[in-house]
Amino acid sequence: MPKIINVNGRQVFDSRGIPTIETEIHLDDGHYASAIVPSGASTGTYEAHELRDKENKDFLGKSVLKSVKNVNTEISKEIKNFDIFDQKKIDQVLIDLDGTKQKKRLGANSILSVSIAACKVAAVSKNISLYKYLSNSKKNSLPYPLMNIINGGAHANNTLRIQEFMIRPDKAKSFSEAVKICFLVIQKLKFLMNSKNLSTTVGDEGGFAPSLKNNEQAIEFILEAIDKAGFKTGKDVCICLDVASNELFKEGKYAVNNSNFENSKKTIEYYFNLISKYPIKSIEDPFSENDWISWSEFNKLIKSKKKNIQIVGDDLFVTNKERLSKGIKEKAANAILIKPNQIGTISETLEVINLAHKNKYNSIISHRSGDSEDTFIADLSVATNSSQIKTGSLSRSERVAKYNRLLKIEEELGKNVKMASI
Ligand code: 2PG
Ligand code: MG
Repeated sequence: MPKIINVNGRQVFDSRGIPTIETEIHLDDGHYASAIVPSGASTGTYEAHELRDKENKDFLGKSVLKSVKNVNTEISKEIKNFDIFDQKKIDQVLIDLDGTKQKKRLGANSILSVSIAACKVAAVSKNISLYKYLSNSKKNSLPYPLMNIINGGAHANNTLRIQEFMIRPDKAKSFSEAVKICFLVIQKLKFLMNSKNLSTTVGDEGGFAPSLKNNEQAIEFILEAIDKAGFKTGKDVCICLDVASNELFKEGKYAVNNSNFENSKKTIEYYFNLISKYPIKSIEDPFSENDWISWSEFNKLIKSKKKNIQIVGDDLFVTNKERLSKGIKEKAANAILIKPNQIGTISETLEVINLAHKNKYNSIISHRSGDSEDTFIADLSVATNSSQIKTGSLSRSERVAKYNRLLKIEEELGKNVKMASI
C-alpha cells in the first residue's frame, strides 16, 4: 500500500484575495496532490473553527500561518507512513489529535486541507477519477446546478437583503444542457440589466450585484430573463433562494423584506406569500440557526398546504451529524447544504450525507463565498449522488471551474449517465 512520506502546507489566497491554506501530500510511490480550503462570509456559530492569526497585523489578522505550521509540524509527524487508502483512519487521527469539539486547537482549515489532499492523492495513486474513488455506488448521477445569478446580503455591496437569488434548470436532461440553459438565462439577464442602466458587475459568487428596490424586483428580473430566454418559469427553470437569515436576525426578529424587523409569524407569512406568488422551489436558511421552532412551523405549514418546496438547512445544520439528527427529529427541513469546511474532514462529511439520504433529505453540495480553483466539491457531488450542487454563477473562474469539472465527468461517464432526481 502506498504510504505518506511528506505533508506540506503553505499559505495561498482565495477568490476574495484573503489568505487560505493549501496542503500537498506526497506518497512513497511518487504520486502527489494538493487541496485548497475555502472560507465563508456568512458563517454559522456551530461551524468547525477556522484558525486565523488574529494578532498578526502583517496580514490584518487574516493570515493562516499558524494553521500552516500545524500541518507542517504536528499533523505531518502524526500521519507520516500512513496507508493512503485508509481515509477513515487518517481523518480519525486528525480529529483525535485536535481533541476539541469544533477543531479549535489545530483549526478545521488545517485538518480539512490534509483530509482532502489525502483523498485526492489516493485517487491519483489508484489512477482513477476522484469521484470514483469517493463513491460507494456503481451508478453515479450528475447534480442539478443551483446558480446564484443575483448576489445580495453579505456577498455584495448592494441593497438586496436576501443573499442569493438562484436558478435551477429543472428541464435539463443532462448536465451540459443544464449549464446551457443557465448560460442563456444569465445572458438575457445581463441584457435586461444593461437596458435598465443597472450595474452588471458581479458579487463574490459571480452573480450580478445591482442595487435594486427589494427582493421582489430581483425575482421579477430573473423571471423576465427566463421568459425572454424561451423557457417556462417554474417548469423549465425555477427560482431558489438563500436568505442566510442569521445575518438578518436580531432579538428574535427578522428583517428579510426590508429593514424593519418582524416577528417569526410575520416572517413565515412573508415567505408563504412569496412562494405563492412566484415559482420558488427552494428556500435555504429562512430562519436563524437557533430558531428551531420557526423552522418546524414553516415546514409544517408547507406540508399542510401541499407545497412542494425544498427547505434547506445550512447554518442550521453546519454539515454536522448531531444537528442534522435534531433537525430530522423536529421536522425542521427536508434538505441539507453540505460544506466540508463546516465540519472539517471528508469522512464526517460523507457520514452526514449518508444520514441525510437515509432520512430522505436532499443533499446540496456547496462552495463557500471565498473559494478557489480547487474543484473537489464537483467530484464529491457525483460520488455521493447528491441531487444538487451550489457553486455560484457562470462567471469567475473559481465558480466556473466546478461546472467545467462536472462537464468533464459527464463526458467520462458517457451518454447513459442520468441527472439526479430532484
Ligand atoms: C451560503 C454560502 C455559500 P458563505 O451561505 O450558503 O453560498 O455563503 O460561504 O459566505 O457562508
Ligand atoms: Mg447559505
